[in-house]
This record gives sequence, C-alpha cells and structure tokens, in this order.
Amino acid sequence: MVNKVSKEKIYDAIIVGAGFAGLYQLICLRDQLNLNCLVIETGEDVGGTWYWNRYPGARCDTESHAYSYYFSDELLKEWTWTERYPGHAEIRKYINFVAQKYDLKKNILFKNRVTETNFNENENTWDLFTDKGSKFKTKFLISAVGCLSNANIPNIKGLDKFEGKYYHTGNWPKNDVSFEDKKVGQIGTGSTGIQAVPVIAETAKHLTVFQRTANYSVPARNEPLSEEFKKHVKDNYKYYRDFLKKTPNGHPFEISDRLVSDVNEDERQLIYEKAWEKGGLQFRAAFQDLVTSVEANSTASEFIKAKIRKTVLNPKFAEILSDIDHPYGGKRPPIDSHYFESFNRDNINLVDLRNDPITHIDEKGIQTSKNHFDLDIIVFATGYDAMTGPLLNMNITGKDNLKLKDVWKEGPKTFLGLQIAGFPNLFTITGPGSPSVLTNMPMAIEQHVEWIRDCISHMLENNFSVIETTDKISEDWGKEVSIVANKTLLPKVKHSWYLGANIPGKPQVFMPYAGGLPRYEEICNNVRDNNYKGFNLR
Ligand code: N01
Repeated sequence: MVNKVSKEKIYDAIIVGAGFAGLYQLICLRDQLNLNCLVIETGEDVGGTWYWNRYPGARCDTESHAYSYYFSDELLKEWTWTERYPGHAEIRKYINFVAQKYDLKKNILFKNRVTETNFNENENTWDLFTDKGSKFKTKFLISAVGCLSNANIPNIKGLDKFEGKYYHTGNWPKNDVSFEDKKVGQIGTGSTGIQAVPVIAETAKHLTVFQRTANYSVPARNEPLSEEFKKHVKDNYKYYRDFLKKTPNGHPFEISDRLVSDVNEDERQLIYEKAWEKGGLQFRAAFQDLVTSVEANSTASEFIKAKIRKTVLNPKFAEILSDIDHPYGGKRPPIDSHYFESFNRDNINLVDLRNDPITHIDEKGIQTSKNHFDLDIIVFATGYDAMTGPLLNMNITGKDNLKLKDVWKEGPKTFLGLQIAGFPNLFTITGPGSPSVLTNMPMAIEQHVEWIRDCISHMLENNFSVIETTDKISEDWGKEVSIVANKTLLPKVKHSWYLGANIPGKPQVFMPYAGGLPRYEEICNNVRDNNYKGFNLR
C-alpha cells in the first residue's frame, strides 16, 4: 500500500493512527464526505492500541458486545464475539474484518511515525513529517493517536546493563515471548499487570512481582459466550446501541440509583457478594455514591480488601496486597482472571516496593534496598504517559510558531478535548478534556468521529476553510472539567495517571471529562447546533 500513496498532493484530511478511532474517521470522511484522505500509522497493521498490546493475558475489560462499532447495523449483524471479554487477538481480527469490509488499508501508510507537524499560516494547511523521511500536506489534521499509546518505561539506573530481555506490555513483540524455564520479574500492578501475572506465572519457572501501590481488582469472570447470548446480542443490537448511549460510561450496565446508606449492613454485603459473583467493571455500579463519597466508598473498599485477605493464603502477601491507600475506583479499577489466586502458587514472590524500593538494575536482575533478584526477563507493566503524551510526541507547532509542548506546559488546555487554541484545523479524537478514558472507548470514539465529520461537512458546505477555538473558551472548558472532576473522588488519588502523576515532572491536572458521555454529547451537540459556538470559522 505504502508506495501507492502520493506524497506530493494536498490531502483534504490526514488522520494519524489506525486504531478504532482512525479507521472510523476514515470511513466517515472518505466514504461519507468523499474526501481525499490518508491515514498514517506507526504499526505494521491496523489495531492501534491492540496492535501493540499483545502481552500475556491482554484482554479488554469491556464486555465484547459493547466493545464494538455501533455505527453500522450490517457490521453488528455480521460479527460475532466468542468470549464475554474479547482477547487481544480476537480484537485484532475484528479490526481487520472492519478494515477489509470497508477496504480501508489502501488509504493507510503503515510503518511511519509522525515526528513533526507544522501549521502553514499562508496556506492554512498542515505539514507532516515522518520518521521515514516522508512529508505530507493536508487541510485538516485529525489525531487518532489514542490516550494510552505512549509506553512509559521508568528511568531505573542500570537497565542498559541488564543481560536478560525486557519488554513493556504496551510494546509487546509480535512473536510470542516464552517464559519457559525463565525467572521473570514484573514491575507494575495496574490493570495490565493484574492481567499479566496469572498468565506469566503459569508458564514461568518463577515470577517476582514488584508492587509499588497495592490495587483493587474484581474477578472478570470471563467465559465463552453461549449460542443463546450471541443470538440475543444480534437480535437486540438496537436496544444495546440506545442503552450504551444513555449510560454515563458507555458500558452495558446500569449504575444503581441507590445510596450505600439506603441499605443496612447485611443487605449491603449481599449486594456486594452478588456483584462480586457477577464480576466485571459493574461492581462499581452497585451503588450510586461509590465514586463521590469517601464513606460510601469505604464499604466497597473494605469488602474487596477482605476478599483479598481471604483469597491469598500467605499472610505476608495478603497484607501487602490488601494494604491499599486509595478509594476503590479512584484509579481505573482493574478486573482479573485469578490474579490474587496466583499468589498461592509456589513459583511466585511479591516485593513491596514501599518498604524495599528498587535501587537499580544490574547485569543479573533487580536490586532493591534489601535484596537482589536474579532475573532472565523483566516485564514493565508500568503504564503510559497518558492522554497528552501521544499528542506531544508529534511535535506539533501551530500558528505564530506556537509549540504544543509550551502551550501545555502547565497541563492540557482544549475546548471539549476536540481542539486546541492556536492549532487551527487540528482535531483531537478523545483528547484531554473529553470523557475518553472514563468510558468504553468505542462509544466515545464514535461520538467524536461523527462530530468531527459533521463539523468538516458544515465547513465545506459553507465555504469555511479554517476552524479555531480561543484561549478564553479553552480556559472556561478547563474550569468545567475541573469542577466536574472535583465532584468525584478521582482527582484526589495520588499516583493516578488520570492526573499525569505517574510521569515524573508531568504537570498534575485531571485530564478526562468526568461528567459522563450523555451530558458531554449534549454539550457538543449544542455547540454544533449553535453554529459551532466557541469556534471561530472563516
Ligand atoms: O498502567 P497503570 P496499566 N516503579 O499506570 C507501576 C488501560 N487498560 O498499563 O500505582 C515501580 O495503571 C504503578 O505503580 P503506582 C486502563 O485504562 C485497559 O496497568 O504508580 N512501579 C502501577 O502499579 C488502565 O488504567 C485494558 O505506584 C511503577 C503500574 O506500574 C490503563 O490502560 C487493559 C513505576 C502502572 O499501572 C493503564 O494500565 C489493561 C516505577 N517506577 C489496561 N512506574 C482494557 O481492558 C509505574 N509503576 C481495555
């Protein structure tokens, strides 16, 4: 495909990233608006985050019938998921199925990373440069780079001396990594680490888990889907489409409207037990006030801590794993398949980095303040420079030589997470300031992609060539994002990547919009219906 793409012409739209967002944006702009489009993608194939996340146990935490494009009835009828939560390989199959159905790959330039992008004020166009030395020009630039695509390997002294192999989960090799007969060390116990531990422990000779912050997790209860449920989904996709659009997080479950204080202790325990048995992210939907009230939250937190202590037989491990310092759901809550049970194996060890921090890595493994751990493989499940990282990586320069990294020195500033003042004609799908990572991503993506499509269509119909928001509007939106977040417990959690606190030196600002997808969509639609109020069009 690569050599078929002309490098000279001015594209109507260039989309960066060929994941869920980039592919649907291509469908909307190429097939619905008839624009001349190019997608530029670093990977060798479509998939976005799922192209890179092939680590052991990688699986989506959203139930499969909701983790789908909903824009096409035909697609919903044609595709059938096989498990309650789709695994990474099945998601890649799905994305490839979509790419093939709509013949998308012919417009995608693979194996090219965008390294620099500059706005040309004379032409109102964007110039893009890639690591392969290619240059492209476009009228509209659309970032579909994802929120969690900038892998973070912490700067630990001596890693370059390590004689074994090391991998980041978000950059996993395409060929399977074998853990057979290997001593493995895994740093990180977020959603990713919690998925990886049970699978690595099963095949490795020995696994040492290095935990900095203890984490909650609820059983996913993954299982193959019954034929009956598969049929139910196909027969009811219209119902699910409406349902998913109405729930705050775009997930296929209702958030209860009862408060923790509405029920007595016995009833509460029964409700939690039922939710635990059902499994999945909907545990947090058991009561309405779990993410807004510390007291209410503590009942869920204590329930899960008790489950951990009951499951983990080694009292020392049980103590380290249940010594959790933040409210349940304050960080993105993981779900797992036998994570805590894995600590009952005899080939696993757990290191509490709070009491025994890593000092450095040497040729043979990891040195902590008290011990040395001989390792053949180190797995970094250490997360991402989330939300802003992938955008900043493109070295974007807007009007008046404005550098994005300078504009965002104190944290991201956007209008609706869709545009940045000083960067005309650049749209950011699921950008900071939008619901994005607080939702089931395909739902947030579809809403953004369709809004951008409608906006560009409006511009073309009315002969506008430039759209740009202002500093004042972005500032006001930033305040709104912060007011809404402060109604929840989310901004109060230390070390949360929602705040950028996981990356040394990153400004700490709560980045996603926490007011829910339906409310956010209403705001976006109001902007659209009022002649794109908040944007200057010319
Ligand atoms: O990353 P994380 P993740 N020394 O940042 C630790 C999504 N996701 O890849 O908490 C030692 O959550 C860090 O410790 P601490 C989901 O949205 C989705 O797990 O900072 N440890 C933490 O334990 C999720 O939230 C699916 O103290 C260090 C871990 O590494 C997001 O991706 C599946 C360290 C990082 O946890 C990110 O999850 C999986 C250091 N220097 C993930 N630096 C789906 O279902 C970091 N850590 C779609």
